[in-house]
Amino acid sequence: MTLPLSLAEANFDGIVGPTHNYAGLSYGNVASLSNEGSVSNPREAAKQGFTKAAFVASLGIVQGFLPPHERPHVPTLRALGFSGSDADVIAAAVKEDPILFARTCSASAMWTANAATVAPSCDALDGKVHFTAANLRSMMHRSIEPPTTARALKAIFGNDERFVHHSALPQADLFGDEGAANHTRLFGPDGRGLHFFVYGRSEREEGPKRFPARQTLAASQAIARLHRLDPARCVFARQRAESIDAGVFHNDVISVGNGHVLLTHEFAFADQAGTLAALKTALPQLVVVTVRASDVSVEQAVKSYLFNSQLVSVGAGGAMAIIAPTESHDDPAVKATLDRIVADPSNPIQAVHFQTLRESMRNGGGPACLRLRVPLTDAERAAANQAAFFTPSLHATLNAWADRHYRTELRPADLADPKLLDESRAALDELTRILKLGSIYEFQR
Ligand code: SUG
Repeated sequence: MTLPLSLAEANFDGIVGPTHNYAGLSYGNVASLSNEGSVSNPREAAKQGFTKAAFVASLGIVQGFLPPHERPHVPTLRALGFSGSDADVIAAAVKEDPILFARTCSASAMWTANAATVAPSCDALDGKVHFTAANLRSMMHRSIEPPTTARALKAIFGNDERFVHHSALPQADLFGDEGAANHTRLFGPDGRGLHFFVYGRSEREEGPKRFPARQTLAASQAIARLHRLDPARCVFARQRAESIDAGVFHNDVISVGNGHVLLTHEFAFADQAGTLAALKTALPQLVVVTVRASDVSVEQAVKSYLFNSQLVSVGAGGAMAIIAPTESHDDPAVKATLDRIVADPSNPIQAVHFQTLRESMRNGGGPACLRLRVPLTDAERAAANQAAFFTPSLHATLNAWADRHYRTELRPADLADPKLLDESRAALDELTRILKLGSIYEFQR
């Protein structure tokens, strides 16, 4: 099954920032909590991401990059009352509120599945590509991402005639929005998208008891309206609350879709049968590959990130491949399940490829978290900023850039080092020239 006309999905991977660290900031994200205090390797993290992007590109998939954000984020600390030179601001924040300070240091913008939600031009009533930067309001360390994300997206998709950028939804509890991690665009032979929005809570339904439900129904509905989608081509479904409480903090930790295929766990949705029936009514060709809890428990799915794989179309014949983290290879039950899926002729998934993303995985970010899917026609791709797209030469440039600017060891305590801010800014300043982004950071403005 191919996309309509010349539509091809580009994957924009977030480049891991120089402050990548394990401060344990994400309540409800099991990996982030359990690795708190570990030593990270930002350079290795960035390079693991580049290797994954290069692998995806080698499958013939269009690949691009989104830049890291300025961290520590001094403007946030100033807005919260810390003053003086940048070094004074950092020293005072570390002393007064070390957790708040750590929240301004996370490299979490690397997980670009949470950067925005995107609708392709063929699905939007006005025929334009729509982007809404996610407000990420449920975690303070992520809630500071939207302004920089919006500037980066505009620096890449700057042509007003083709691309529409909406402001992040209001920072109100009702509109918690975590971007494309809870949105899947499916499509059948006619290429028309079926937009599958999954939310964790709504005003009228009971949510999880232990961990936060980050995406709200009201946010997903607002995105569908903003993106001018046909309401008949949208399905909204609630995540299973018990699974959120077991660490499924986004739907992309328990489901992944591509074209007419949905790979999901039997405990993904509150109303599993009703949700799948609604999808099948809207898209009769839908092939659902369900993994049973007796084969892979929700806890194993969270640990192995089996569902945080990228499910991609390879070649023109309709074959698909899974790009999974090596953690899925290491769990025998998960590996056996993947082998069974690949061997099963009733679905088009024909291969599984394992990628090492250990640095990101230890903060709860697998292959799918690291990429934002942007379906583009050839003309739209040509209208975007070409310097942000993967080439083997850009890969070499980025590896050399990371070698020049990134540390190979970082402990949470090292975040207080004012030299780290200077190193980060030097790296980002150079990166904006490599990717031809202009001045997207406050320190450049
Ligand atoms: O929001 N981890 C991220 C991981 C996001 C994964 N994204 C998707 N599933 N799409 C999060 O919980 C931990 C970062 C830290 O502690 O610095 C963190 O933010």
